[in-house]
Amino acid sequence: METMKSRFLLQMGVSKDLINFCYKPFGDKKTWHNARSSCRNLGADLVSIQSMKEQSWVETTSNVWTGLNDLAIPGLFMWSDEHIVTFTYWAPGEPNNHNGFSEDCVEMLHQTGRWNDKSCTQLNNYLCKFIT
Ligand SMILES: [Ca+2]
Ligand SMILES: [Ca+2]
Repeated sequence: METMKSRFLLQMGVSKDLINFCYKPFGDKKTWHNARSSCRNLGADLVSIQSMKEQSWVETTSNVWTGLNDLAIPGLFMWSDEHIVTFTYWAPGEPNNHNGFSEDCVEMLHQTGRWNDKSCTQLNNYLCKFIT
């Protein structure tokens, strides 16, 4: 948690382009829906990522839920904050809808920052994106 907190403070200070957003990781593991509720209760949403530059800001020290999901229409990924999908950063072979049709929520992998679709009921840390 301490590492994550430090990174959050660092991220807030430097970027010019992203001045309107800040990102806060949470270390309490939740399902994707509960993670989204937690962010929304704070006036934020699960993170959305619009560009490689933004991606480079939000790499984390643990796997985290992002807002990306294909819950509404299988295979059509959308951000929970209603940003349109302009950029993707999938891990090799992803999204693979592993085990058939059950992976509808997207996590960011901490080793590479790459994305993986995963079952929404799995527990994960999560990253909220605040508009400041
Ligand atoms: Ca899916
Ligand atoms: Ca997957």
